[in-house]
Amino acid sequence: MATVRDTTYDLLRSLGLTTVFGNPGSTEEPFLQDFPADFHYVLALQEASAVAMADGYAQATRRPAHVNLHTAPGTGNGMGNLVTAWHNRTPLIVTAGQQSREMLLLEPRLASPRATELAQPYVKWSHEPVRAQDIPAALMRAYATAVQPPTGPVFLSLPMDDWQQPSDPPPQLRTVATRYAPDPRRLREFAEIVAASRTPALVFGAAVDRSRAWPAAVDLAEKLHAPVWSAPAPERASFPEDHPYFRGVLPYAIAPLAEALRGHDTVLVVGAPVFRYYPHLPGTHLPDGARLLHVTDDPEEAARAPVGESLLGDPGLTLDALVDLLPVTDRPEPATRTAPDPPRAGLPLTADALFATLARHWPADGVLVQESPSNLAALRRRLWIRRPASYFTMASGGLGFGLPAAVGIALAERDTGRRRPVVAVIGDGSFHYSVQALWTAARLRLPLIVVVPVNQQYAILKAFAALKDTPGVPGLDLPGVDLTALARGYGCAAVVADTPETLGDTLATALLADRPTVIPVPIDPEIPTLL
Ligand SMILES: Cc1ncc(C[n+]2csc(CCOP(=O)(O)OP(=O)(O)O)c2C)c(N)n1
Repeated sequence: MATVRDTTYDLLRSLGLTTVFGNPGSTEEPFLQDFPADFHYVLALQEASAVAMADGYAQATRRPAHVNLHTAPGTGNGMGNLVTAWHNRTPLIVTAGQQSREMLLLEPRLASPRATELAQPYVKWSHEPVRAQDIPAALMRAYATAVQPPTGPVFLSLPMDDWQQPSDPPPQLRTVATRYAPDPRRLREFAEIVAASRTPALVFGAAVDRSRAWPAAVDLAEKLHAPVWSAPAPERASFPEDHPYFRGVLPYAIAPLAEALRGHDTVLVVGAPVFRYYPHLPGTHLPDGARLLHVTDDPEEAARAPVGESLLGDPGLTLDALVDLLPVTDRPEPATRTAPDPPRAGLPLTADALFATLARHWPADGVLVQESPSNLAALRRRLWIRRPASYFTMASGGLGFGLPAAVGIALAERDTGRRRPVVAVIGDGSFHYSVQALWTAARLRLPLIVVVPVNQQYAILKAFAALKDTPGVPGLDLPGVDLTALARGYGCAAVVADTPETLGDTLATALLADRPTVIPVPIDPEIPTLL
């Protein structure tokens, strides 16, 4: 007779969830026993890494991913990156073991008495099935919940004595739509406002990339003759940054953002919150006389926008429809974006010089994963993203995502057969939050490149303290870390590159390697301004 475990694996197989990211414990062993040969268990040495690897894998494969965590302590370790998955809007199926139902009342070691509350509020649905036999159907529901807009993580707590129970008949393998079209009447109103605008501006966010809408975004900009900004602090890139209409990334503070949009009478924001701010620099959200139109597939994002009119709809479907509705324009074309001056020469390298070198050696199909807080502006100034689905960072502000996410993305590149090279730029502080992801990269022999700008400090926190005038903060320096030894200890190649020439040579070698390479680059420890 089929067990709950049999039925669950059949369902996972049917849903294409045959890669399981995880870190096992006793509460997961009954699920993992006799692990099927057609499944792949990706071992992460800490749950933070397991969650972010699954997140990167899901984003890069454009499919949900399954991560199996240990009961309460393991789920706790994974929480930081679950917060990030929530903000990233990544469809993750998170399962965690639970102690045996028969003992739960007396709360034995490893019981998670309030398991479903633990993952809240950073999941769309959190559930512990009432009966063992409900596990497969709960999984089907979890899947359907995760993939519908707004996509996001879900959580199931699964008692360890459920797996050998006799199964009910398998649940129906269901499908759900993963995008919805905008209300046609409101869409026409939006089109009329944009058509009547003399100086429209477009702001595109990560959801444009998630809905594969780069071509529609370009069509709309070219039809309108409108300049394009990236929404502030985007977790993905949504427009070819070498396009003459591209203006850059909007600043992530209220007053400077409004200032950047000065002169525009209409601002159309697609696929982003309005707006993702960071330091509080008060002001008006928009320049005088501007009105804002907002397209999002997330009702909460629409509800919390402080200004503007919102329209619910998939960004790609909405952009396509707008292109069709809008007339040819007689507006002049926007001025062309100018390339930055060459970076300052000399050693140690400036962050700008480091990234200019990286840009010179950048493979055309390269994928950039970024977690380099204070050097983000320099990186984005020097290295322009030109292709879809090739820039990833965290939407949350939580460190410890980038390195394991890059491992998940590199694995996805291999599993999908695309084999695009993946380069992660990870600050020497950020490096440590999920450092054990390096071991998984080395075990899987992933050709991942990790460039670490080494400034031996939490530079962005110094910049924040300067902006907010809070001197004397302790704990902002981190000297004395041997990154090369760490990387080698986890099985990666490691080469310090301190000149543009060594960096170029090291990148060229690493791009041909069949294993991960960590490249620490000592940089000038100057503190860039926050904005
Ligand atoms: C999980 C988590 N812990 C702490 C922080 C606070 N924090 C933000 S940036 C930062 C320093 C990052 O240092 P590094 O990666 O070296 O980049 P740098 O600012 O020097 O460019 C810290 C500790 C955070 N964002 N997330």
